[in-house]
Amino acid sequence: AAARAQGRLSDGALTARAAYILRNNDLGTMTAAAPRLYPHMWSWDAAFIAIGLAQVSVDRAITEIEALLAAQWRTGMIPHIVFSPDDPDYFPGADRWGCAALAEAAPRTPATSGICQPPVHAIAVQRILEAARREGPRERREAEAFLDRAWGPLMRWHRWLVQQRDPDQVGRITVHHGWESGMDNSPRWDGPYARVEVGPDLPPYRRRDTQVVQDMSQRPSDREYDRYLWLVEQMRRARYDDAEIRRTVSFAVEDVFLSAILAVACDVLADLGEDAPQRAGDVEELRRWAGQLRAGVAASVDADSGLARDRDIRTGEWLNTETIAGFAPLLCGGLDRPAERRLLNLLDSERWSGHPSFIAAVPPSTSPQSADFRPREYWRGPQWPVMAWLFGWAFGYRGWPERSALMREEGLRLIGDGSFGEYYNAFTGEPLGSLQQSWTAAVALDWLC
Ligand code: 9WN
Repeated sequence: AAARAQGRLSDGALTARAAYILRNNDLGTMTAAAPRLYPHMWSWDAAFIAIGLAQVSVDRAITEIEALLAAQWRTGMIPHIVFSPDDPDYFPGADRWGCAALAEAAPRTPATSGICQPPVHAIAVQRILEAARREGPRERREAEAFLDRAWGPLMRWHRWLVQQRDPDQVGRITVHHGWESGMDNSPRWDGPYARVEVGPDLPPYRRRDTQVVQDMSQRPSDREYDRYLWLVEQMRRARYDDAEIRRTVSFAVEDVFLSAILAVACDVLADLGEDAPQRAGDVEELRRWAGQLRAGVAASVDADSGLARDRDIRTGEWLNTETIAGFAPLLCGGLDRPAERRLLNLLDSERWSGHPSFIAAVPPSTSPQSADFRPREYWRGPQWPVMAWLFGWAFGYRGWPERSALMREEGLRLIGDGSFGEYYNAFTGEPLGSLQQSWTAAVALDWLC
């Protein structure tokens, strides 16, 4: 705490620095997720980045989303990375994925990865529209024209998730790689990854992430990385065909957090479509998907802990871990009042955001009371400002303005030193992973402007 006391910037200085970082990471029509560690466009990062950009320039925010949508696959999938040609040394890069050569549905250009990430994009489009309406008539017209262009691609994206990743309509979306969840090495995936047997013919590789973040204790281990790369290899062998991936890839887990995001994103998109009679059919479909997913998320809740759970579909087992994903129902609703109150109380408790030694009362990625907790390691404990933003936004959307304001206040406390870390040690406030991380700067702008 002492280390933090000296470093708290004023709101004005924080805003200026956040805007500077987004400009510095701007590659032209896309923003690098981070200057050195992630020199390309990441799917869910791009959405959060656009939310921040909308506070500075509505036009630039629109460009960001359109650059992402330009990389959409013919199946409807929005890929998790859109590669910038400027950094061919990134690993795993476009060659390792090999999508343009192997997958019929992938665009030839730009080069992309072959998996997806959580569908937060409709939320970004909604925020862009809100910012544009505040800005003036020109921006408003531009944002509405943008919504017209983005509508079809967003519908196809949501439809792909529902049809290809929940073909049996259980109301939970399956991921085939921890990277698809956006929470790569969360304890959520330890069980399923332990069952992934790396083949003897995994092509050799050299990590680059640990050359950038040299403290290995902040990044996933080599053992974990082998499995990440093995799954990529399995997908290549399936030529990125959706049905073949479902059949052959060793990792197949219903991701309750991604499912909740899709549920609320379907509602947000439906809200945006309400005014246009020609979209009535789509809106109805979106509401149906949202309802189905909300029910699927609610059905995953563990009676003992009150937390929502992922499920390994290769073994059929529910995965009991104490991670931030357990709070998924708070994002999308669907619980009865007592269950929801219990989950909110748990979030506020010492097991979670209310831990008395935390610098900021925002949810950590893993409970500090869990045996899986590691204070400095990536998704195994640290606090991620972007997650605080997501919960804060959801609380506002769900009609809880005080909770939303509190998340903003505490989120700003977390990032007050102005280094815009990727994640933070909850006990010391030390920024970890990459510094000048774009989505951290972006959520700061949204909070501050
Ligand atoms: C793999 C870019 C991305 C985020 C993810 C985060 C991390 C990549 C990595 O960085 O993942 O996709 O190499 O670790 O886990 O959520 O989108 O910021």
